[in-house]
Amino acid sequence: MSVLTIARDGAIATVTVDNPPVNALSQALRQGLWDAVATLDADPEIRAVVLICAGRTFIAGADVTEFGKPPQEPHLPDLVDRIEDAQKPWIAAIHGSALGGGFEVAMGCRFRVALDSASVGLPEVTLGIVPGASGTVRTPRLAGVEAAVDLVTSGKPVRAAKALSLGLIDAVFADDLHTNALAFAREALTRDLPPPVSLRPITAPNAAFWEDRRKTVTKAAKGAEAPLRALDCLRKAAEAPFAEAMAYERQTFLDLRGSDQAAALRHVFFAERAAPRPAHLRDVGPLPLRRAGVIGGGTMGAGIAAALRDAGIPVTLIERDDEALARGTATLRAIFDGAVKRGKLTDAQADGRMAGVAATTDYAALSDADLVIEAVFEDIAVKRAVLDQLAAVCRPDAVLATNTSYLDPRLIAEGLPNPGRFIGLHFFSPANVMRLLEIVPVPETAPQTLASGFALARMLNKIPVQSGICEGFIGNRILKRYRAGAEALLRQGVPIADIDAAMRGYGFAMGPFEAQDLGGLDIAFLQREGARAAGRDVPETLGDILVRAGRKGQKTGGGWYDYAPGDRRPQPSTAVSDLLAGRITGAVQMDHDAIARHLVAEMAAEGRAILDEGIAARASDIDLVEIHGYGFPRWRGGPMFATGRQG
Ligand code: T1G
Ligand code: NAD
Repeated sequence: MSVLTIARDGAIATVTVDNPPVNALSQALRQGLWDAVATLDADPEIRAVVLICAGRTFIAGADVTEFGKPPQEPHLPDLVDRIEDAQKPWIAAIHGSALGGGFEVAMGCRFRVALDSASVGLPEVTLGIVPGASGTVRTPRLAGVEAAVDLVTSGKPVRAAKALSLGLIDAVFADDLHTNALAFAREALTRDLPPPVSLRPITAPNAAFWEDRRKTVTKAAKGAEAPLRALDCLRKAAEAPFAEAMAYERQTFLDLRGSDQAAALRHVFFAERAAPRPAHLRDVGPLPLRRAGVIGGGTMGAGIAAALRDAGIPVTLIERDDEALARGTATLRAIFDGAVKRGKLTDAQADGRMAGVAATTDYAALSDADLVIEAVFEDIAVKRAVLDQLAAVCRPDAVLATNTSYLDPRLIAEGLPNPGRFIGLHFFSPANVMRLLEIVPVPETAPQTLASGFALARMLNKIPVQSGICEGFIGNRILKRYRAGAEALLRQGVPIADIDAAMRGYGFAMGPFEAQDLGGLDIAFLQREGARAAGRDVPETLGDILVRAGRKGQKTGGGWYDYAPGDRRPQPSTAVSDLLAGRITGAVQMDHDAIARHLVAEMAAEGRAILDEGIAARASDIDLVEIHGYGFPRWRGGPMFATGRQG
């Protein structure tokens, strides 16, 4: 099947790319475009060319599936130069996303026009590489160096209006992209053409600019290499001739293409596209999810309600009494007000979010809900009572979900009429921010209910991972193993501060002890005490000793570390050394790399057990849980990838 066609309309030709699913620049497409330049240059009737794409989007970039293979001609930078050097000006007409090589092809064109719904970007650093076809050299010639640094080192796309204001594109249309692009081309021919992008001037910032940007990019990169290498390419583009900068960019791209970080990030790229499409749901349609209910307006309930509202889903928020309802509503308002402060929402949008929330203590308000998620106390009796009330008032086909962290969803659903509509939906705090959603069916869960869980994840822009039933599902089970591993090193004499520093050095935002102090040691302590009260043999942990001594973390002024009033910086604690004195029996010395490798191996070992028990469907799902639920550094690929335990 041809990946592009050429049509003629008077003096304007249209090259239409059609290479589903996202018009990626496969070798065949590069060759097709290469040949199209020659064909149209040789056509005396043609004076300009519109490049447009069929399907959902403009060219989404190089074909990521080709990355593991040797580069094939025509190489993309040569193709971009060929389009730029064409005798007739090319106009890129963009819808959907013009990303990576797709936007580089567009920058080889003399003009770029787009639908206002379109976006453009250079996400290469998110794949562990840098743009490899002039992205770091042409972008600053269109938008200036400062904007180019933001675009390239963040990898974040910008919408058409922003791209227009930056000079990345030349016109924005509300609709009728092709018609408007043809008209734009005809009008452009009546004027002097601007110079090709590679010949446009570039203003080199001073050394202080680069020093400042290196600091900010290093901080944002958190150990990822590509953003800093992209910054080097941009400086070269600002200070060296075009050809020299191009050669530098190409060499950097080829260096990084084969790097461990690029391999890890490609692994995550494909893992994120595998998880939401389980094979067993391929032919199962979800239920419509138009109206939702959330029971409990506490930490999680308010976050879940916010996530639903961010997706435009009306929410009925239920609490046990008016006072708790007022607290829950206030928490929800505070979430949206925070988004306004950060510039993520306007005041009107925040008001709109709240307008879509019906807050009440009357369960009857849920009579028309398609989905209800309970996020009440982690207590089986409370949850069962809530489920009984829901069964009495909700439609029999309404999906009923629990957000429990540690309770067995089968026990929560015991006795529930129509149990096929019940499912576990384990959100992570803050529920409107963390992208991970563990989807936990019980044996009775109907396929359509399961498909609805995955559909909800898509609507909320979350990464769904299906989990079997075990204590802590996938994420909290591995967290428990990770913490136990850290405590075991502590018992052997490895200092707390060394263990945290090692995991920060590995790429985590914070180490296991700092994280417990932030979240509170009492959450896991109460879970262990609950298990003990239920007759389970749960050995004492060092954390138990601290909680019993009133050291619950930052919220009590001390946990694994001491904290000065109003100061969240952890300080080594002599009180903790005294409390644990009898338990630290070794004097083991471990360097940070050895500590990190050991603890990641512990996570992967638990992951292997989770796979062997069928709790997780694939190793890459476990990697996604750790990356999107617990801050495992994305550029390491997750514990399974990082330790080579795939398959
Ligand atoms: N190459 C190959 N396949 C791709 C692809 C790509 N670039 N992008 C997406 N796919 C597949 C994806 O695997 C899935 O396949 C299907 O398309 C739908 O994807 C030289 C070197 C474009 C915003 O990083 O951001 O150019 O699972 O579910 O939600 O400088 O895809 O159906 O079989 O994500 O509508 C730079 C990555 C490459 C863009 C669409 N480009 N893609 O989102 O669909 S590096 C990117 C996306 C580069 C140059 C360098 C998104 C999308 P399947 P999807 P979507
Ligand atoms: P929370 O104590 O902050 O909130 C629970 C809310 O439920 C309270 O506001 C309470 O008033 C309300 N509630 C209790 N009984 C009710 C009833 N009968 N009807 C209506 N409302 C009722 O607790 P949380 O941290 O939000 O946790 C809630 C659930 O989410 C628990 O099952 C917990 O395991 C789970 N969870 C918590 C986290 C987390 O990090 N906190 C993460 C994932 C899942």
